[in-house]
Amino acid sequence: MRLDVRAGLTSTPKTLPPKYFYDERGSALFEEITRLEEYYPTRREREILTARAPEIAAITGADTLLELGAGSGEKTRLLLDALHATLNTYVPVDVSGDFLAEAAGQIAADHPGVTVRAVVADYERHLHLLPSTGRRLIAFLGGTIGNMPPSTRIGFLGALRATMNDDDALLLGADLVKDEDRLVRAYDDARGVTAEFNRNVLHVINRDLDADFDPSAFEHVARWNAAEEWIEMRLRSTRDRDVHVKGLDLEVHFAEGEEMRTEISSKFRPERLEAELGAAGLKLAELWTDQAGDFSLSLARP
Ligand code: AVJ
Repeated sequence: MRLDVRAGLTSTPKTLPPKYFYDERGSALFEEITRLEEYYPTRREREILTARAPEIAAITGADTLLELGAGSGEKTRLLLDALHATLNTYVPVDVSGDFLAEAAGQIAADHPGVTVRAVVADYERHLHLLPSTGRRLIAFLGGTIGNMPPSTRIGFLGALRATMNDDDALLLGADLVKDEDRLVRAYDDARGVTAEFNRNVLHVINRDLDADFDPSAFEHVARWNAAEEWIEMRLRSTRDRDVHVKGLDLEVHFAEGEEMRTEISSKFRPERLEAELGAAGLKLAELWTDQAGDFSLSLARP
């Protein structure tokens, strides 16, 4: 976190990585986002999983479910239930320990036959350290792959492929390109929950790195970047001021109106997903979408 925040705040333009949104408050705000009328991805992905979980179980026969970015129980539960005949181990992996222990405990209590091994790790850095035994289904859901810029994403998929055995499979959730209006509304909701989620990264940095950001002096911005086909979230400083990050011994200046990028959320076309998986050495077995064609779930194998 120290390296990431220093690099982001000293670059031009300034950026912050989205993985630090998710402390306990940020995770709760994200949960609230998933229930907003405007935010379709969670409910679309759940629709696909509900329809396809039996096929996923039949195709993979997985004994281990390794989930990158431990979700809130619900989608996980659909997979655990569908895989009941073969599954013996569930490995949720998340960079934030706050939510993880609670979610893992709940799942262990509800699935007595399944051993739960929760791992606090940054899967962008620690992939090679994750448990690699068994016939694994690696689930990377929610569209979180979209948070990585393309070069990082391609490296990540290649690194993930390198950890996979022949019988492993990857289940990848990815949001699809669609009408700009709906995309922007999904990331700039009327009630301002996403705005508060965005500003939460400043609260996290204030607490963990002893900084003095005034979150109320930053406005939420959500924009569609048509060339890159991603949504960008930014925080716009409403004032000219210096911010001190004591824990990094760093002082940074924000000009009035200056925008700092806090997240990209890439939207995909199916051909691109297949091509990127292929470039990483993964063959697309299935690509499912919801009825409306809003979201995709891919199953890929070495
Ligand atoms: C959890 C990364 C999939 O990119 O849609 C929600 C995060 N950001 N609203 C997404 C998010 C703003 C979300 N992911």
